[in-house]
Amino acid sequence: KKAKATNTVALSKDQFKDAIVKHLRSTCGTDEARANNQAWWKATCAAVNELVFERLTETSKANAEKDSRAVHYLSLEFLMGRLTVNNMHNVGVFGAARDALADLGKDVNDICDEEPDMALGNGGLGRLAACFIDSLATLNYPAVGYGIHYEHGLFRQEIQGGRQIERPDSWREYGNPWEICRPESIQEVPLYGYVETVFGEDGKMRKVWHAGRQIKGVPWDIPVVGYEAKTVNVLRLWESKAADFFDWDVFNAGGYIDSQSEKSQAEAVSKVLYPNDESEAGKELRLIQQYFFCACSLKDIIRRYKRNHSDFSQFSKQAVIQLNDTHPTVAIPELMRILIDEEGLVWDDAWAICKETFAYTNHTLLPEALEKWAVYLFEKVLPRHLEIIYEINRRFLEDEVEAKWPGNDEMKRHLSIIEEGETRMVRMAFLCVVTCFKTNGVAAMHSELVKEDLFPEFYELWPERFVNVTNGVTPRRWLLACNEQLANMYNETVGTDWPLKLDELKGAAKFADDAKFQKNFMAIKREKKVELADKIEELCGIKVSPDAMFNVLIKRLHEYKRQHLALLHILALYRRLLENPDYDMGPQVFIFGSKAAPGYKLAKDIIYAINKVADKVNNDPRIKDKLKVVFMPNYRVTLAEKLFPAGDVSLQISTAGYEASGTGNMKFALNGALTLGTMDGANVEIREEVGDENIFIFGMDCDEVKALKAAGYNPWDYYYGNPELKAVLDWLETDFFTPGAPGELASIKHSLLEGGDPYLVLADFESFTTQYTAVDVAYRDQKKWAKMAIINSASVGKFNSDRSIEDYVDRIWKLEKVMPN
Ligand code: 26W
Repeated sequence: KKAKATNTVALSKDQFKDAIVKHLRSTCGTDEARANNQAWWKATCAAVNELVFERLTETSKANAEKDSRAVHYLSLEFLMGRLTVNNMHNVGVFGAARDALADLGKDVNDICDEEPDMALGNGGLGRLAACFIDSLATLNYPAVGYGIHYEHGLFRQEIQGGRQIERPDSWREYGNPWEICRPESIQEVPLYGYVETVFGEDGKMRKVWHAGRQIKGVPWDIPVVGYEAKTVNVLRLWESKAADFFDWDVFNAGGYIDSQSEKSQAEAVSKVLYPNDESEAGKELRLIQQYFFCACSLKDIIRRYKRNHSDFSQFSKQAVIQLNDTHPTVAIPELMRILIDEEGLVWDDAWAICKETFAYTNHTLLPEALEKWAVYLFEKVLPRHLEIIYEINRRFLEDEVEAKWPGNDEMKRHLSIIEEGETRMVRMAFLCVVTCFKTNGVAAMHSELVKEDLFPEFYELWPERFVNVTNGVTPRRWLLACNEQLANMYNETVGTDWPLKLDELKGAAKFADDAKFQKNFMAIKREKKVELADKIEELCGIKVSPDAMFNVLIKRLHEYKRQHLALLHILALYRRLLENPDYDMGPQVFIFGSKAAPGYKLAKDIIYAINKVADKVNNDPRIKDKLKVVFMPNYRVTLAEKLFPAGDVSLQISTAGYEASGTGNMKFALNGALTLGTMDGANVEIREEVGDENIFIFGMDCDEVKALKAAGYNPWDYYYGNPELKAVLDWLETDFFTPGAPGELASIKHSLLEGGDPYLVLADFESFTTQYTAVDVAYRDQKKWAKMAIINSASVGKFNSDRSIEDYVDRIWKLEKVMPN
């Protein structure tokens, strides 16, 4: 039984079959006899698109007619993954498509496997943006996602000899059936040059930016299909091209080569996604990327606004712009520039509009992730914007800071948008907080830290601007589409409304003690583990038993996420098993999936260490398959869809106070995994929902972390204080895991000792291993475990991204739903 699409004429199997066959011929230029899977996939998408495009047109018509207020979600990243299965579910034709393909002799999974991931994001922030636009469409809110149409998304990861190798990702090399090019909405973007001050005949001073270059932005629209497909919004991604007029003169004058270099420089802007997660390199091209897509998007928003309005008095009533972290902050001075220099508004009016239009979401507290741009770079690329930032800063310091802290120059220096020093820097987060009418964190605990630790003085100035919106994930992708078996079980238990009202899963909690329900629930978990075990064997050549406990740690590699803490624990288990072959533990599999930023040396060393330890452990007959370690290469959305449903234990082990929220933690709990985690990010709220007895918490909390750091943390105390910890750290320096090459894994030990262990791995080690014993014991009581797993899955309705979106609407965006036709 599948939830029915109410508002679309969902196609029958036979209609869908006819549509596929028709598109094989008319869209793909082939036929049933000759088509390969790629053609079958494209024909299937074309058949789905007949429904999608109609709803897309209906939605934009309804929004135009009603002149409705809309949110514009500006993000440098949208980690969409694959769209086919999701779109089929959302327009309500998944069953018809599956059966139609089966009739035609094709398996829906094989066909959908043809689709490359749309990996236009790094990790949490990008995937959150994808879940949010899904929820916005599902809830029928007018919304546009704006981003960059990268030619290459996040690199493909290969593992060679245990090490990460980056390969280019080419997601649209052979065409993408979901995107529509819109040349009618191309925008021009100026760059570089200088600013001239001119005086008009009225004696008024004006600024004119004479750009040194111009590039154009070509929009590509991806339809965003809401569940049950009433609303289909768009994700508009900008591709950079050389401006038309640009190279012709050079070209005609015989400068063909020069004109080609102009062209390739222009195209470089949207060529590739920066693969850095949580660290900022200050590269000129990255600043240009940011400005390029903000400028295109603002022009697009203003063009649409001007269809119905002749002045800007209603602008902030019609448009709200959400900045996904500070990456699109340059949109603020860009809107000021347009309003003042191009539309002729005075400063105060322009500023009032900006302050009512922008809102900012902070996703991280890590100092190295807080964006700062060198003033000289700004001056070179965006000279007029730097002037505007100076003026925003001058007024902020002279009016607001002076009023609150009169005569306090130290405070002015401290809060200035411009950081003084050898290289003067623009602090983008400060520019956001000074401008935006709301600033939000992404989990309750994180939002408190944003107020107390990150922006305490700003919070003192404007307490009403700071709000929390806890993250969420879309249950359509992260349960309905990726775990059909569990979805069906819930359909039978609580009805079919849960993909829209995730709280309804709560109805299954009363069966948590029911033996039959437990049996079915655990049978589904086992089925998903078997599927994953097959995948592991296929990709890694490692055999794992689906009866072992699956411990899964999947997220970007970073010291604060502490993958190496899990590795130390694995080493400890291995050592215990070697010392005592009868050591009492159930069979365990540790599964990792993670990409490291290409320039992050220690992160890459940790990947290497995991693989080397895996080689040794997996091939050691002495431990009788009690322990297996797997590193799955090229972790991405599509692999995540296989991993979340198969996890027994969800590892969420960041140092308390560092993981803003986490969203993988929510996907695991929803699919019935138990969390082993610290009191960090959204783990805190997951614990509130599932109850203390259904989660395994370990380690220091945020206050203890701060206290230990303040008191002077010395990792050597823990090294000498715990013989097992000392032994496993010393082990890394031998050639036991890297025969003939001692020291290859030593950088990890060094970072934890000489390096000062900035994320307190050693301090939390003992608590972690101790709590893991409790997890192992609990797992071996399968009845008790089943009960806890069911309660987890049934209790996390709060983490539906629809709820997050309603919170944004309520606290920040103030939108009305618009129902097409
Ligand atoms: C400029 C370099 C850079 C790139 C990306 C700095 C920072 C980022 C992101 C803010 C990193 C990120 O993805 N943060 C994650 O955001 C998720 C969604 O809110 C949270 O769930 C994660 O805890 C947070 O790490």
